[in-house]
Amino acid sequence: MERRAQRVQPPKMYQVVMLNDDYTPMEFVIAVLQELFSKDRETATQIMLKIHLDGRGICGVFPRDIAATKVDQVHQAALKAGHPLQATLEPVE
Ligand code: TYC
Repeated sequence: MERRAQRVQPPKMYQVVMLNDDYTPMEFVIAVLQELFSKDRETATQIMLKIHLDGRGICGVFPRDIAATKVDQVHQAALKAGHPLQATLEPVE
């Protein structure tokens, strides 16, 4: 086998992107960012405001299975609370 083929590649990384909407309370988004993405309150507030203004924002970067789990957890939490908050994952270029 070629030397090249044997090298272990780092896992491809995925960013969890949260989307803005008109209904989810700002406090709920801040709580999700703190609890699911381990952000401190100030960082969570900054990310939430960025999403609110730009329409989307990055919550974190993870290997694919972890990113997919985070997206799922956001949706579960939003569903449970009755908010339309959406998140998605995208490969990091
Ligand atoms: N736009 C929402 C509001 O004004 C707040 C919000 C921020 C919603 C970020 C979703 O991902 C989001 N209540």
